[in-house]
Amino acid sequence: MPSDTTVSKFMSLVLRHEPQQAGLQLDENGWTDFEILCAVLEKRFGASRKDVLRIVAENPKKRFTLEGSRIRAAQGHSIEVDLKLTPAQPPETLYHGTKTSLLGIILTEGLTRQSRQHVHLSPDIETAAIVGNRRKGETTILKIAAQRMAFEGMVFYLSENGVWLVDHVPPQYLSYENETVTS
Ligand code: HQG
Repeated sequence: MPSDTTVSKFMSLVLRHEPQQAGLQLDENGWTDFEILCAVLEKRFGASRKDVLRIVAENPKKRFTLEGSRIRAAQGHSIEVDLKLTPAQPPETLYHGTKTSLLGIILTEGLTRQSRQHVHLSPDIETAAIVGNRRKGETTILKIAAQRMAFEGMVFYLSENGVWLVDHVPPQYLSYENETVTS
């Protein structure tokens, strides 16, 4: 069987972006049948149900939510799903790791969703650095005045795996220190 990471990446792909790649259907809330997913993973990777349960349980970011007989990705979708998350009160500051080369546009139009359903924000600098460093080039960690945004009416959600989600971060809530992290 390929590595857990390979299987997990395929699970993220089909549960967030392209369910048709596995012949799966997601319901409007992003759920799909766990046994059907297992059958797909068995056929494609030789992964047993037990393997899939381990991959779900040990996923470092807890990317998958298994509830009864159904499973979904906790966040990160590009396809339209309503995760039915409840609005949550964010901490004073949240963080976003991005490429320094994008700062010009981000400081002009703010953080926008790109291909995903929400802008993703991290609760701490370390997590934001990991997110930023997934891509080549210098990383800058942006600080987001999240509590001020919430006071001014913007709605935040906390995903099942601890990622803060918001529709847009206008530039006036962004700041950064010149300290950068290079990958
Ligand atoms: C940037 C991982 C141009 C943004 C992580 C980012 C996260 C803009 C990229 C999750 C922009 C979008 C998401 C603007 C933002 N103009 N670029 N106005 N506003 N950007 O992958 O936050 O491992 O969609 O800074 O942990 O990097 O998949 O978002 O660089 O939670 O579970 O556009 O992916 O989770 O990239 O990462 P993404 P992200 P998983």
